[in-house]
Amino acid sequence: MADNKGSYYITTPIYYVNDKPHLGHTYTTVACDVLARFKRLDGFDVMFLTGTDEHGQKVKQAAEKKGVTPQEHTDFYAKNFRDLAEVMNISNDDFIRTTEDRHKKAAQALWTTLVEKGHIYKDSYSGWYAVRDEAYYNEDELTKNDAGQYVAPSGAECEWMEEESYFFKLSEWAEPLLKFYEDHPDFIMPQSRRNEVLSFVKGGLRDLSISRTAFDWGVKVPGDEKHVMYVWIDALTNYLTAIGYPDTDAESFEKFWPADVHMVGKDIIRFHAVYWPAFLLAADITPPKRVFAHGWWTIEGEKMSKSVGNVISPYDLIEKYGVDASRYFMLREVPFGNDGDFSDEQAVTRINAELANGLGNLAQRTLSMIHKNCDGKFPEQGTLNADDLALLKTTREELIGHVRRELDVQKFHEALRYFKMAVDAANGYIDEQAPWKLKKEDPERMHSVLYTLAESIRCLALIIQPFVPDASTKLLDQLKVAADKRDFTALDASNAITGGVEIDKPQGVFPRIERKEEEGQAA
Ligand code: ME8
Repeated sequence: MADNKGSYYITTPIYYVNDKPHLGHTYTTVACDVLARFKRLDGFDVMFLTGTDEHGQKVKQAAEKKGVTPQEHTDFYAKNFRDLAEVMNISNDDFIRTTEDRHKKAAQALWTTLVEKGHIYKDSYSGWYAVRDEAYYNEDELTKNDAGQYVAPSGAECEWMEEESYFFKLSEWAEPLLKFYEDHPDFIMPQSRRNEVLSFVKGGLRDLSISRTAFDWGVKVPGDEKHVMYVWIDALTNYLTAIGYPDTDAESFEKFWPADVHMVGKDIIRFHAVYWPAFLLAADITPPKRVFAHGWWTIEGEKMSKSVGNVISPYDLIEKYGVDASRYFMLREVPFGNDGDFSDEQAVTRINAELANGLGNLAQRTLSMIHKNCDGKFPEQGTLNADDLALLKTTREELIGHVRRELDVQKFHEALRYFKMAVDAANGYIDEQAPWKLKKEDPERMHSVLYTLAESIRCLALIIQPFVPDASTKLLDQLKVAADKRDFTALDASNAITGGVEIDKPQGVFPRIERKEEEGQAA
């Protein structure tokens, strides 16, 4: 097995339980899963956390609308997110729900620490609140809709609120935060988001109302139970809860905090890159190493919304393309960090070109030739020439370095571009070497070519595991790679395929997706 290179803690946002999971949630979770799987194979001790955000006025209202208790409502929706994680082959180590006792205890402990350190005071609050965003807005950020109601920049309707509230002294944190961002240039990524946050903080920060009395579906404020905590201070604490907080001496806390990456969508960057580090610095807890805010999916040019009726369910994607191809497409299609537009047309083109025709065809052609022309056994390597060695250098030595470097800065699309170039190199090699012609002319040379290809496919299959875990497992099984030789140390030449080992009749691992029109024509 790989040597231990240290720890790696990655988190998804915890999702609201007011709706079923869709393409957007799936995207964030799959991106984190790829990083978690990659780091495990690369020898890190990984903690990968996802879960659900179950408190707040929005959830309370959604439950009332359905005529069920908030707990019944949250149990139902949390299960949806948990089931999806399983179906999407997500390798999370924990699934946190903010209604769990361990979490209430952690949120209350953080609150108490902030009170003890003098960062929280009680006053009365009046201002604009958007329940949909669970966020407060300044009047100058609002516009009026056709019905004359104030709406937030997100489009959510705002209501005027007046109530007694606890406040966090956020106004004192603008300078320390700016210093923190300067000292940690990679804390907010990508760069465009960092600029956005910097200019927001430079504009000055107001104290933040962090408790509510208008409803009771939340974590009770210690010592003043008519207040519940503002859902964001409750929710953000989940990242600490799961590794043992408030026990900061716990082995898991010492090992995994500060988190390596909080992965979020751009909609919630302010909560993660401004409020969260301010709460943590105030509590004398080191902030996470990075908040990465990815972009937004639209559907054929439109915002995904229930009223438009264009919400993409991950189950539809799975039915059309399968789990692995859906995972691959999401991360390959759009430069991570940018917004992206989803269309079936693009998905089918990409999947067919790069999985079915690319890696799939390479493996199928190679293994079929070995099965047919080498007595169903891996050939011996024989004498390798410069072309063979060049391909092996690409697939066995260089590719992993490129993928590792790109994934360390969350450039999934770049990592996959390097992967595609390596597959293209192997497909180019097969065409140039034309092993099918060598059978009669020079069987020894044919063996070396097929050996080089099989060994390259072994390396490609090892490296692509985090993206397409099922297909790569099937491929590695067909290549007779032992279960304990599948981490990245196995890329070493000493683990190369062994001549003489028998293989089974090859099975394709990436089916071609039929286009809708093609289906129509065939019918
Ligand atoms: O904000 N494109 O939860 P949430 C890309 N509970 N990603 C999308 C997306 C889209 N169209 N729609 C949603 C919350 N997402 C809080 C988080 S964390 C302490 C609390 C993804 O259910 C994206 O990751 O509204 C976004 O940040 C998240 O879902 C919002 O999920």
